[in-house]
Amino acid sequence: MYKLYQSPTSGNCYKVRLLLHQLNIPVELNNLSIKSGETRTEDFKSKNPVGKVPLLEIEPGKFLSESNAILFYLAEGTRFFPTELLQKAKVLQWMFFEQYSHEPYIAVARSWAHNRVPSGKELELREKLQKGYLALDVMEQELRQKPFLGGENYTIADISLYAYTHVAKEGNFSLERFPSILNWLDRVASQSGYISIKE
Ligand SMILES: N[C@@H](CCC(=O)N[C@@H](CS)C(=O)NCC(=O)O)C(=O)O
Repeated sequence: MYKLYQSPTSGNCYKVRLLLHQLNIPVELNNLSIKSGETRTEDFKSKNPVGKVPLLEIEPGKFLSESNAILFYLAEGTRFFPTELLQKAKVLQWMFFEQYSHEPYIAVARSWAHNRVPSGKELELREKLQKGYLALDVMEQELRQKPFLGGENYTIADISLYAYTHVAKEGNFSLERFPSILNWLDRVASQSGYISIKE
């Protein structure tokens, strides 16, 4: 059985739990406390030198890190990842967008709101809010035209971007002016096998 090293409140970890659940694949969860430094121990870094979760143990001693790489690994050959080359690349396009233009702003603003803004980073928080809203603008434009980010079908691009968008208000983002995103959030939550971030 797969083992997932994870933190229950992390959106990056939730992506993996959500897809596994939708694929009906059982998983053993191994919860680590980020606050207590459990992701930075020598033992954990021997499994993932980056010292971050999620980390999937595929079989004893065989590890895969990076949430979106894990999504790709699990989704290939399933209905959550297309077969046609350009469609595949479009899904990856949104997943790279998530890591470079969305998660660093929306996830970090949420994390700072849950914990505290590190001293000296108050201006950086303002920048995170601005850039987070830019990412939401881009998603809104796309979702005005398409039901899902990968196109006509629900894919791992949606899982990747849903994870932190649906909890963006915890990072003090307002989604009121993004009606297409709000409809898309409902569409994702109505997919079969959906579980919430709290499950
Ligand atoms: N790009 C990575 C980011 C992973 C990440 O930032 N994980 C956070 C939790 S969401 C973490 O483990 N932080 C622990 C630390 O930095 O010590 C991914 O998508 O998996």
